[in-house]
Amino acid sequence: MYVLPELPYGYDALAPLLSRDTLHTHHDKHHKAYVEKTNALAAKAGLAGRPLEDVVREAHKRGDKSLFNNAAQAWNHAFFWKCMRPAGAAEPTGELAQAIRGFGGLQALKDAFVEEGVEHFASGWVWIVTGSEGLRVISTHDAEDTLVREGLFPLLVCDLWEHAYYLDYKNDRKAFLERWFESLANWEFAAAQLAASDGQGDGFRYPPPQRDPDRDADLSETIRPSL
Ligand code: MN3
Repeated sequence: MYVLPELPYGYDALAPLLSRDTLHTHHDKHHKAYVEKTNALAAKAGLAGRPLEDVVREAHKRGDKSLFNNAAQAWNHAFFWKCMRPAGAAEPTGELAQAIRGFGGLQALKDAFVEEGVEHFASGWVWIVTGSEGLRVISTHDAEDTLVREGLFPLLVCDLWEHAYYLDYKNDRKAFLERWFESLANWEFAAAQLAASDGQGDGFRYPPPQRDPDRDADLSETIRPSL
């Protein structure tokens, strides 16, 4: 079974940019529900026990929309939590800073990121990715993610669903995205992802599935040979 990963920081750590209320609701209700539904649907689809990345890709291949939506949302949120850090001064350095210069600089990247997120209609995600053309900003609809986009490796993502910002920013998605980019974006995490895209390190993976005591007990009953 897939676990709900804990936040990598306290519920108050991102306030006032993202409030305790937002993090509690977003993590403990929304993310948790996606993980629970994934557990039920992956078992039905015969995919329980596989890494979540495989489940997302396989559900997409099979056209299993509810499994894809829930598994991808479980993955996207775990990735998203890593993409933020307690607010404070931090700037991209090293190879990441170089890649950003290739994009046109940090301000150009911010402008592209905010514009892509603001222009994105309804729910989805805005990503900074790397690929054969260097850094790019893209958005995806609903649960869709880079696991099912050939040749793109995610560095950072921000949640564009209203539940991500409505309590703190109401309908002002632009202000949310600007504050997010300026003060919450975790450039160290993005740098580690960029290195992983180049074969240095593993990059982000969802925590491996755990044994489910209930289901595993049932399983050992059914497969125990009768003497
Ligand atoms: Mn969300």
